[in-house]
Amino acid sequence: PRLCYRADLIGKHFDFPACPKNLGVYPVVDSADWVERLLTIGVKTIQLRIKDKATAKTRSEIFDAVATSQQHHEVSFFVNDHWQMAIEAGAYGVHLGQEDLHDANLLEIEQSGLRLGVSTHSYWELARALALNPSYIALGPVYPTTSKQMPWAPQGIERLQQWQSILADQYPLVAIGGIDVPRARILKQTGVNSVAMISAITQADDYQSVTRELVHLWADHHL
Ligand code: TZP
Ligand code: MG
Repeated sequence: PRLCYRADLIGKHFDFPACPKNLGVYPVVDSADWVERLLTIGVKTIQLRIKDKATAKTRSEIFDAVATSQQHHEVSFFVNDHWQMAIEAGAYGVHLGQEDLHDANLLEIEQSGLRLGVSTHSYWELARALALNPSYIALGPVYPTTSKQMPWAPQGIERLQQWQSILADQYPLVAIGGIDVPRARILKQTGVNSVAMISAITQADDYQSVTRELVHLWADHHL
């Protein structure tokens, strides 16, 4: 990633809307079909992560997924990267990585009323994310992952706990990277607010039972 500061943002006070503290089980998927499948079986937080450019196909996936999310109660639907389309479609929020922070119009996102989630992988990135006063903070990869190529070693649970003590009650914390059912059970003990996952659900032989198990596991988690 390009590590430059944005002079135009120094000293600016952002105030993104809050989102539920306990975002819970947070699947990250790559199609509107997946959004529909998972919301139908009771998932309340979900992210559409399409790594293509802003094509017409991407656009229709985002609009379809927003429409689906609006058919379900109390769903927090986040769009990865494509913040302009997220605003146009009326998504609940947008999730941005550190590189995206260089190019995204954060003022426009803030004014649109969308929530903002930000990925972090180091103290430097955490400090930078906190300066934006976002709706939640994600830390990854907590465990080794094959779903995304990343230069960082797995962060581990100790790092996750450090993030938690820094964020305290001010920002929800989402753990991501290599999380499956047994690991979600372990992470639940750490008090993290939310667990995000790609492959544990989308590569599962039986995604329905895995998702139900995760949602059930997290159901009594009110931290
Ligand atoms: N960001 C940090 S780890 C990761 C992303 C997008 C990939 C998570 O995928 P999986 O399959 O749950 O490890
Ligand atoms: Mg991104």
